[in-house]
Amino acid sequence: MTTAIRSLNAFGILDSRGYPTLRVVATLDNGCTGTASVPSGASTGRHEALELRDGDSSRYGGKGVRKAVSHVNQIIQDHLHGQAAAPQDAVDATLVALDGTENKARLGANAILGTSMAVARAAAAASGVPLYRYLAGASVPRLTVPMMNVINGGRHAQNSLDFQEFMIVPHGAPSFAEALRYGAETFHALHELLHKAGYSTAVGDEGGFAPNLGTIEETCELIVAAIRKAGLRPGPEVALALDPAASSFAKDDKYVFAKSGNMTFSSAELLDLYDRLARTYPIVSIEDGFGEDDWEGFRRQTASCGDRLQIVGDDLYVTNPRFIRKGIESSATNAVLIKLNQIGTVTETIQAVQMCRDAGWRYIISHRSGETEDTFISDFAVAMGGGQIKAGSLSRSERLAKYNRLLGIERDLGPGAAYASPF
Ligand code: 2PG
Ligand code: MG
Repeated sequence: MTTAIRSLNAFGILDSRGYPTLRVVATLDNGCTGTASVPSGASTGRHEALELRDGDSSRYGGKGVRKAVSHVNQIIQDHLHGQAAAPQDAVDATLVALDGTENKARLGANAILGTSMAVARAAAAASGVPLYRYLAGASVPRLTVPMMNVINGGRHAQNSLDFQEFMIVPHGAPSFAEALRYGAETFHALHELLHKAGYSTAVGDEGGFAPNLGTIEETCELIVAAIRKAGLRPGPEVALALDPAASSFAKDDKYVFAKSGNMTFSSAELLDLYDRLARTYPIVSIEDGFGEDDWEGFRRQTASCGDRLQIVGDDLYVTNPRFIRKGIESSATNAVLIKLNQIGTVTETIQAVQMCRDAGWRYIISHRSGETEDTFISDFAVAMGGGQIKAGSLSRSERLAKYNRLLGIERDLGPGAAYASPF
């Protein structure tokens, strides 16, 4: 029995926001199967690979995925039928060629990625190893420090916060399991502090609280207080990370905090704000501090703070080797956020990671704000060896599924499992 692909079966499921997405089941001739579900972003970069939606307003407000589903079940299945499930790069090359567009607009990046991930899972099953081992190949798997988004704002919550993500980073823990405990205990302490102060403890899209807090400073103060209340040390044990997702409040060449009260900043003023925040609070990482077209803003920040801060590009690079190369050549940042569905195949995502490694840059494997119970990114993050994952808060099971999978991987790796701070 060979590992030739016998069938691909896609169907529509719902993501964590209740919108349709794809689940793909790949079955090989030898009977092994692999199943994968595709995530979906809300604050998407303009140059991301195309997520194909039906546009039929009578179903799910136009967000149906019947076309993408039928592309897997017909066109893609026809072409991949009989092809070996490994190596992955050959499978993905077939998918890319079959689509034939720059941004996967013909078949849809959701159809292509669902297939790519499902085939990888089936191939891992056929070789009898866990997904992270299969994806790691010859390289050494490494556990990841989590970035946990405990306060949600921006496009992920209907509150007063313009910044999208306030994260805690339990990088000083001795193991992943302990890091998860640090994170959960801080999250619970934060719940108590918010409740006592009369703020809402309802959560946003990524499971972090979404209160109507007054300022960015107040938000950071509360998180630091929560870390202390949990009996942990802000900084060496649990640090902070921000994802302002500044494209979402960029207006022409200015930045407008419309949710908190219409304050306007120039790119240089915004840089000053980040600098002040990073000097006041134990912040180790700032992602998308500037809009996706403000390369100069990123460059200035990296030049002035890159030696002490991780400066991460997300919307700026959309996991696309073309933009990452430009970033490396111009020293725009010193790290990249990596999302499989921004580029659309497992192989191209690995290429993006490889580019970061070659440049000596850090990289963080990330979820999307619209997620499913799929835990592919946990295995992927461990396999890629970058030591960082961003997978949301300590509530909502589509987020916890990723962390729980990492617990399983840590057990599987045994005493050899390395948990080390990248900071
Ligand atoms: C981000 C992501 C994930 P979205 O900006 O980093 O947190 O959000 O999936 O909405 O793009
Ligand atoms: Mg981001």
